[in-house]
Amino acid sequence: MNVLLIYPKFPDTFWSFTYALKFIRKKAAYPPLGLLTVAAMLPDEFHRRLVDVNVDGLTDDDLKWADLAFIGAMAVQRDSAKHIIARCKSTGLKVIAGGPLFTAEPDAFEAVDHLVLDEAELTLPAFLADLKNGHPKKIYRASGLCDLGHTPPPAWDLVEMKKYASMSIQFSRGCPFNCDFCNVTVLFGHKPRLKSVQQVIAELDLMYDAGWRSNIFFVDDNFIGNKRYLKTRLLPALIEWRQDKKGCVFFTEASINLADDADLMDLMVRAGFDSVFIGIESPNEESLTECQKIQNRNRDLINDVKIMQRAGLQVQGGFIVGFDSDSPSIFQQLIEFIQKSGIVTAMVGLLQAPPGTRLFDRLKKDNRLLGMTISGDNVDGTTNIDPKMGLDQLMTGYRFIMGHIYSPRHYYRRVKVFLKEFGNSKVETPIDLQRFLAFFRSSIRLGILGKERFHYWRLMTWTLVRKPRLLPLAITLAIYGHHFRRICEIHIL
Ligand code: B12
Ligand code: SF4
Repeated sequence: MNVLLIYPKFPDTFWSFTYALKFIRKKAAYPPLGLLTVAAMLPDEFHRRLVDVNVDGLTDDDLKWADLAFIGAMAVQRDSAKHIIARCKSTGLKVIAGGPLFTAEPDAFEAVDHLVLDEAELTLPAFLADLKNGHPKKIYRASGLCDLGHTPPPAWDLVEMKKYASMSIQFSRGCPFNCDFCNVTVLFGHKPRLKSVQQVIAELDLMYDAGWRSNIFFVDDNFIGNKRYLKTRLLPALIEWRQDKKGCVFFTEASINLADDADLMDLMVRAGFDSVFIGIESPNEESLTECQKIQNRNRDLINDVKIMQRAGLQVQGGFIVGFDSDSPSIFQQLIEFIQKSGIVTAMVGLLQAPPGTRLFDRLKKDNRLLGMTISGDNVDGTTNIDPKMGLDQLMTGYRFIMGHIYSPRHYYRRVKVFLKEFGNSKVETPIDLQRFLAFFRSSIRLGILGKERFHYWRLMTWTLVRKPRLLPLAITLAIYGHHFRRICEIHIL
């Protein structure tokens, strides 16, 4: 049986890093971890090939080779997924689909032959058994959540690592918090489920042995969901793992209470983490109460960010505008917060209500939903909510924020605020040829041709004089800024 695993195209979005990847000659930011995990669960007698449409074209020969097509995607890949499904069907190929997009919107994919939904650990075995017996069903669903202790390492042998900017690993699923706009807890539960230390180390070894030395993203919903296990088991093991290793800088997602735990931050930095994405959402206390982001309330959030930065963790922040409690002053308030905090990568989105969340149910009851689904890209200036302040005012304010924080003057100023604060990270990515060349490419594209040229050279000079070790980081952030600005120009401004 020949199985073709297909990962649909990501449009150009805030997180696609399309305009930054060009500088390091990479095709995509991250590999399709879900599909690779599914590939590892297939029986040995299946011949497997992966086509990630973000890095390779899907050819007619690929489709001819296959007996079955396995497609996995998230909502933002909806259009490409539909196109690929139609192409597979036109050649008579049977399509099996799973992952977040299909699990959230099964009714939208009539053309798919078999929807193997929820966690594949639970639903794939039943599908494979029925396939073997010749009677596979249309849809497979799970009623519970799986034990990650049995999840196999992703099939890394199917991926050409050098085409990606970063590799991924998952240690846990689930989050102990309960923010009302978020479907993580609906999908993955409140109690974080963990892989064992041995599983994580085995996965890291696979990547390292395949020659990977660059960044590795721990794609956990909230990496610090189980602090005790982290402190006593995983982080000490990661510290030991990297003793004889080069590179492999880690980054992840966590909640703001990380700032309360100096030991945890210290262990994370020693284990090789240098950045963390935090859902800050809003400087407005009432909005935090409204969405039940209790862990962010009654805190000095800017100070929390600074604490993490000083500890050696770059903080990337997620922000939302459009809560009922937001008045028009929120736009200026958010700009000031972002600029002062030195959060360079600030993902600001309009409040959206993903199906399955408490927010969705509440707004549906109040008849305030403009659509039953979301675009899947929360930085494209769209929403499925009728906001209290009115859509026009919200959009004007949103454009004002994005235009401001990503204008060269304010963006570069923020990078400097951050670099001043940033403690030295313990691990550095070896400078390979592409990263070395990225400096020359950026100095031409941004330093000579770009409208940011003055700010670019001012930042580089300042970094060289004051924090020379951080020069590669300053260049990376300048390149990110170029990407974010392009995305804003295309989608928002
Ligand atoms: C890593 C990640 C990203 C990466 C994507 C990297 C990549 N190329 O895939 C980045 C940072 C780019 C990203 C961005 C966004 N993300 Co995201 N992301 C995640 C995260 C944290 C982990 C995904 C992952 O790798 N999981 C590990 C693998 C092993 O699990 P998995 O992919 O779910 O696969 C399992 C099953 O789904 C299933 N499966 C998967 N594929 C297939 C295929 C077949 C055939 C079968 C049978 C089964 C199957 O089996 C697998 C094993 O259990 C998830 C949350 C989560 N815990 O999954 C959110 C998640 C996927 N993201 C989500 C969202 C909304 C976003 C954003 C809009 C921003 C945001 N708010 O987070 C943006 C949009 C993207 C964009 N470009 O604009 C949602 C998706 C909702 C949806 N309906 O699609 C999720 C589920 C989080 C959530 N809030 O609920 N994200
Ligand atoms: S802390 Fe993050 S992952 Fe957890 S419920 Fe809130 S938004 Fe979702």
